[in-house]
Amino acid sequence: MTAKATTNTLTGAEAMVRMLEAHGVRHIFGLCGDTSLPFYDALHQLDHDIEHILTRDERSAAYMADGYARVTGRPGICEGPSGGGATYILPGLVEANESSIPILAITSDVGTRSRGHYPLTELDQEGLMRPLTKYNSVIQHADAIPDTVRTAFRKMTTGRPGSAHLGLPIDVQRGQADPETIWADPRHRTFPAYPTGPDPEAIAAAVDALLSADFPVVIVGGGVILAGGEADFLTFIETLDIAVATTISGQGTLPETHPNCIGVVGSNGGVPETREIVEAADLVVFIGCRAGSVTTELWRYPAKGTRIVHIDSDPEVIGASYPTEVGVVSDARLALQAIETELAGRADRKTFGGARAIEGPKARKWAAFDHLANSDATPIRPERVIATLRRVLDDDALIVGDPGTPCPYISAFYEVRTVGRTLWSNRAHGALGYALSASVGAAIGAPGRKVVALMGDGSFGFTCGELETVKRLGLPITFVVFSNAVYGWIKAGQKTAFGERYFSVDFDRTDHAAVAEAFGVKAWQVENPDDLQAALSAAIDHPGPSLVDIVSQPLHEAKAPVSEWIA
Ligand SMILES: Cc1ncc(C[n+]2csc(CCOP(=O)(O)OP(=O)(O)O)c2C)c(N)n1
Ligand SMILES: [Mg+2]
Repeated sequence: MTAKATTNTLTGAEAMVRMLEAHGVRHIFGLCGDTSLPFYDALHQLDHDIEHILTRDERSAAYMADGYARVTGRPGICEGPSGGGATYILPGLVEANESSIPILAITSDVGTRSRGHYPLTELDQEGLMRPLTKYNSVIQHADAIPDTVRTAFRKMTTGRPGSAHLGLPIDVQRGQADPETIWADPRHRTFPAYPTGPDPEAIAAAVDALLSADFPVVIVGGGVILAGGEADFLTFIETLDIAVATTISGQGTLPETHPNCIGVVGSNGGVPETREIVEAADLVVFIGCRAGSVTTELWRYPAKGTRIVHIDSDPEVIGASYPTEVGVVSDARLALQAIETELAGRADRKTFGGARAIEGPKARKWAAFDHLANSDATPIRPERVIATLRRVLDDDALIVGDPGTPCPYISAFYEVRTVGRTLWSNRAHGALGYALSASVGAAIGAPGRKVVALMGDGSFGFTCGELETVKRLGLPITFVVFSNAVYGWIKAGQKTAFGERYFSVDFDRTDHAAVAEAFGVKAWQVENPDDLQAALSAAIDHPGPSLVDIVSQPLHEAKAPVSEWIA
């Protein structure tokens, strides 16, 4: 960065840089283009602490911003140029928006006066992004930049967090903005900002319902971790000795080693033993959870008719799928604190024997897994890979999994032993090719932590170009590829629901280790289960990026923890 002398005027591009700086932005993930040149020049010339991470695809830039936001608790920022850059950045914006993760995409745009004259890359960016983001604006004048950026950060970080998109036409970048208008509310540097608490009457009603139940079960989604409410959650659970199941995004709310935690439920990562607990409940408390198709196995568990208490910061999700006895609209942490206070004053407070009730099912779940995890069969069983990874990784490693083999297996069987978000998957759309990029964002957001990305070979094909970025940055990420030469998840759907009529799902095996080596990434290929632990350990201990290509059992032949292949 070369320092530019301070003047009493700012270009629009400079105002954008100053506004990001005012919001505490330290990293931007993105890729250059002609209409972005004034913005790049401002990033280059001004004196600031923002580092630009050059990516090889805007899709990756948005997923990196998502992974970064999840580990830092701060909005993730990505950028790309007009036209193709804007359309390629879109998948990450949707994924983050529906996962309540604040990311901001800035895409440059053609000049406002060239619109309608067929300039290259012209696109109705505002129309395109409107249904996909929480806030979206193509800025028309340089002097509107500060207000618009403040609005984007307010929208992203308050209420249910979400994504924002700002279009920045090239002439707006070149226009004039007033330096006096550059300021930010520091509370929007993190999320959730300005969390709002519950209606006391709703809390009293929720506690009444809970204390009238015989065997209540809590299903917790990502909302408690998002709200930083893990400690209050633990108090709530232990006060009542209540059984807890989590969604995939809820993993880490409570360690899975806690006696009250049965683990993940639902069609992806749930197993019959975890479902048993939900079936036994006469009342289910959903907390920070949408009660969507995967968690509820297509709204079958809990069964319709089960009494429901639902706590969420988004009023839209309450009652969306289940008749709900009590709804509480609140930040999860504040709701749990209010419940704690309410319970403290209740003479009818009781305990529900949750820990004892889950002991048997939990032991049976792990016994079935251990059997497969010790298998010497080839191709290597996914269970063996997960068990080996669990053995060689520290508890605070960050793990990102793609759809296909990784997501159900890590959800069901990678035992999370700590509190907080150490393991996640892209559960809104489940687009292939998320994990590699999200792991880059995580590695940059949490330097010094070990990061591991697990992907199918289908996902690898979507995203391997980004290995150059990883190598250039020297990030100590370990990539694990489940190599089965098939879009296995879809083949499993053909097997179970279409009479094994396999159609257009098989592809040739790629030598992923050779591809990685070509990018300068240290790689291992493993076919023999006896070599697995040594290869994974060596890869994890390697100081730079590493990849382990594992020839693994095709998903449609595996005993996968999946009850519904068609969501
Ligand atoms: C972008 C995108 N396209 C298509 C799908 C549909 N889909 C879900 S899982 C899957 C197969 C995954 O294959 P692979 O990554 O090889 O993992 P495997 O199931 O073989 O372990 C596909 C095509 C998707 N999730 N995302
Ligand atoms: Mg595959």
